[in-house]
This record gives sequence, C-alpha cells and structure tokens, in this order.
Amino acid sequence: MKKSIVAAAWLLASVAASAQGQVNIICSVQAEWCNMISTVYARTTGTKVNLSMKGSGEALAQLVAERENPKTDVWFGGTGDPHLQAAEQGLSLEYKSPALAQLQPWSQQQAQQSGYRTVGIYSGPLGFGYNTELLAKKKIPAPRSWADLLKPIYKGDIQVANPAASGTAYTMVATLVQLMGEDKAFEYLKALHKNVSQYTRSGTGPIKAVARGETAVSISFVHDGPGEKMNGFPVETITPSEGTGAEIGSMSIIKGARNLDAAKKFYEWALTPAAQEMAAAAKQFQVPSNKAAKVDPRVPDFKKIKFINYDYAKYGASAERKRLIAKWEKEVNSLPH
Ligand code: S7P
Repeated sequence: MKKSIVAAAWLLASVAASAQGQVNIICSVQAEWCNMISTVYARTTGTKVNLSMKGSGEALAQLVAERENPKTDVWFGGTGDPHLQAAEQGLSLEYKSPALAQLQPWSQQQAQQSGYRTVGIYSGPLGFGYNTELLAKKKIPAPRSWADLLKPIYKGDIQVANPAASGTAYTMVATLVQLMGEDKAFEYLKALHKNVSQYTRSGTGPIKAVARGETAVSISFVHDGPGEKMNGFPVETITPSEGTGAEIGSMSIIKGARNLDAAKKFYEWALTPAAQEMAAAAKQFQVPSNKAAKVDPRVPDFKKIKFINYDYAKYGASAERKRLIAKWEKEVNSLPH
C-alpha cells in the first residue's frame, strides 16, 4: 500500500514537472551567471533547463549550422552584433515583448533595429584590463589610450580575442573603424598586431589571462574586471581616452524553437528586474536593460566614459561583419609578429 502511494506521488510529481516542459538555452555570458539563471529558473518554475555555454561568435555559428533543425529555443546574452546577424539571416523569431516599454532606450532600439527578433538585456563598454602587480614588476605604466597600446613597452604583453571567433573582438574592430576611419583603423590594427602575444577564441579569455598574470594587458569589456578583482586577482580596468564603443548584450528566441511557449516564458522572466539583478549576484557588472533593475555600484559609470556614437545597424549587418573580418584576416592576422 505504502509503496503504491509513493509510486503515485512520484508519478504526479514527474507529470507536474513535465507539464512545465523544458527550454534549451544557449548562454553567452560567463558560466556563473548562466548557472545561476538556469538553476533559479528551473527551481521556481519547474521547467527543465538545458544549458549550453558558448561565446557570441560560436553561438551564431551553431545556430547557422542548426538552421534546418533547430535544437535551441533561446539564445541568452552575448554581444549584440551577432544577434542582429541572426535576425537578418532569419534565424531568430519576431517577438514583441509586452515588457518592452520597461526597457532602456538602447535595448528598445536594438529590438526595433532587428524587426523585434532580438532585444537588449545589458550593455557594457569596451576597454582595457591590466594586472597591477605584473605592470609594477615590469616597471611599465597602465595604458590609458588606444595610442598607448602601440608603445614598444607593451610588446608581447597584450592579449585580445580573434574577431573571427569573438563578438568582443569584433566590437573592437568596429569601434576602431568608427573612431579612426577604416584606413587608419587598419593601420592601427597592424601596428597593434606587433604587440599582441595571442588572439584567443573567447572574448573573456584575455582578462582571465590578465587575472592569472599570464599577460599584463587585455582588450576586454570593462564590466568583466570587477568579478576578477572580487576573486582576489590584481585586476583593474580603464576605458581609452580617445573614446570607445559599447556592446548591447542581447537575447533572441530561435525560429523553429521546439519549445516555443517555454521559450517565451523564459524570455519574459529574463527581462524582469529580479532576473537581471542576478548578473551582479554572479559577479557580472553590465548595465541591466530593465529600467527598474538595481544597478550595482561596481557597474561602470557610463556618464564618466567617452563613447563613440556606435552604429549598431551598420556594424551588426552580416555583410559588413564578413567584410571587416576577412580584411582583418588578410591584412592583419597574416602578418608576422
Ligand atoms: O559575460 C561576459 C561577456 O563579456 O561575454 C559575452 C560574450 O559571450 C563574449 O563573447 P565572445 O567570446 O564571442 O567575445 C559578452 O556579451 C559579455 O559581456
């Protein structure tokens, strides 16, 4: 008798859980944040969350490969440019959230520009990370400008990701092109190449290498610095004095999603202030897109940063991205160090 009651209860519980369904998410922020949202969402809703962690560039490549048979329902986070490319290529679904009015203007603009196939969930500036102890040991100052990075004192001490693989590094290329004009930007990138020790696949790789003391300087999103510092590493960040660009970290529902209702529910949850505040709890310090979400004091103060007027529509277009990356491969990456 007792056994059959236990079996019935187990059956009821599993029916209830499966009634909430499952959602397959590609998560392009750092692991701690991905794990936190998936655990909290699964516990509070009973939905099974299948998580796959990938940088922005790799996530886009996977979605292109899955086009005929999508296995992903939601793409959470990652730089906005590849989300715009996914929208342009018809990989993501048009969806207008009822919460749009609660979001920052830059987030709504991202949605509008994509024909409502993506939405901004956070934003953060591009800059430099540096290891204070390593710089002191080498007796070299922290870089303050794009121009500083070309100085021979930094030779072999700079890491940045490869723009063909990383949304972060593509943001750098697009930022420099807008800041200097294309010809000068490519002259700059060729000169920078001489000082770069390694182009990593992942955009967050270089600041982690700075934290571990493997390189003195990285070109990174500056919101990735405070988390490394909280983990006890001697990491500081700065934005370049000439001006810089910012990402609009985005979220998209995938066209042909097998679990569409579950995807929409997760998407709505991810736009709430409570969900967005989990970023800081997971030591991620981007600016949240929901105007009502609390902004942690460690989030970079946008008012103190000199920004370029980043053209997200132009540099988020597939043709422009392909062209700039091919040019970088041919004219920069092929050069000897
Ligand atoms: O979560 C940190 C962060 O810097 O990583 C995201 C992105 O996945 C970086 O992708 P890439 O490896 O393609 O550069 C950023 O959106 C985010 O701010």
